[in-house]
Amino acid sequence: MKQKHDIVMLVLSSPSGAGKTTISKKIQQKYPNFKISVSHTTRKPRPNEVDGVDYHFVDKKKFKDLVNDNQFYEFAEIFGNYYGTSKKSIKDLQEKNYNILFDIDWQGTQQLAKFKDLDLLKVFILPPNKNELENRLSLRNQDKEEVVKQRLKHYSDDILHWHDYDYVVINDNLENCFKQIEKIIEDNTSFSLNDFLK
Ligand SMILES: Nc1nc2c(ncn2[C@@H]2O[C@H](COP(=O)(O)OP(=O)(O)OP(=O)(O)O)[C@@H](O)[C@H]2O)c(=O)[nH]1
Ligand SMILES: [Mg+2]
Repeated sequence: MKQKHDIVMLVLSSPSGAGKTTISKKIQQKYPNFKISVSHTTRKPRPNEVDGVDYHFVDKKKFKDLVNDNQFYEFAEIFGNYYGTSKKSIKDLQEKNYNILFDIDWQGTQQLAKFKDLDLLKVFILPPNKNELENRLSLRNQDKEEVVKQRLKHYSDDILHWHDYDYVVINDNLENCFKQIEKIIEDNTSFSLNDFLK
């Protein structure tokens, strides 16, 4: 058994549409000692997204400059856009002793894991099956049909990476999935989540 974390860096990854963004937001809402790492992306903001909250939205030139300046722990190209975790945003959260939530893909997780000073707890979330995923992606109704198709195509490749993670959780029901993740945090940290309830 690994030593328990005093401060946890919880990585949530999943095939597109399995629910990791919803879950990480829910953790942050319920437990004020958890903060989501806000990534940089070249993707265009969706109507409901706020710059600096959901992502730092930047253009390709700015992103490249940050890469060349070695400002990222990790970055990846996903569905034609770049996404990355900046060292500065993590440092700011670490200085305030926050537990950090990462909503990043498997490529980013592999890169983060190479930094031995980052003490990660890695959880892979799976949808109950591919049909259900398709439903969720279409229902979300924020992406064009071809984008949904492209995301589904990646599903089989994405799920191959489950073994890079400490835990795999199936999101058949949001409440159950959330409870399982709370349990994973409880089991692997020296603190109790209840002490931090909002
Ligand atoms: N490597 C890496 N991946 C990231 C980062 N930020 C976000 N991602 C991943 O990029 C993918 C696409 O994210 P979005 O464009 O926000 O789309 P989404 O609808 O949230 O996608 P899903 O959460 O996968 O359903 C998701 O798998 C995110 O987890 C990052 O900084 N680094
Ligand atoms: Mg998401």
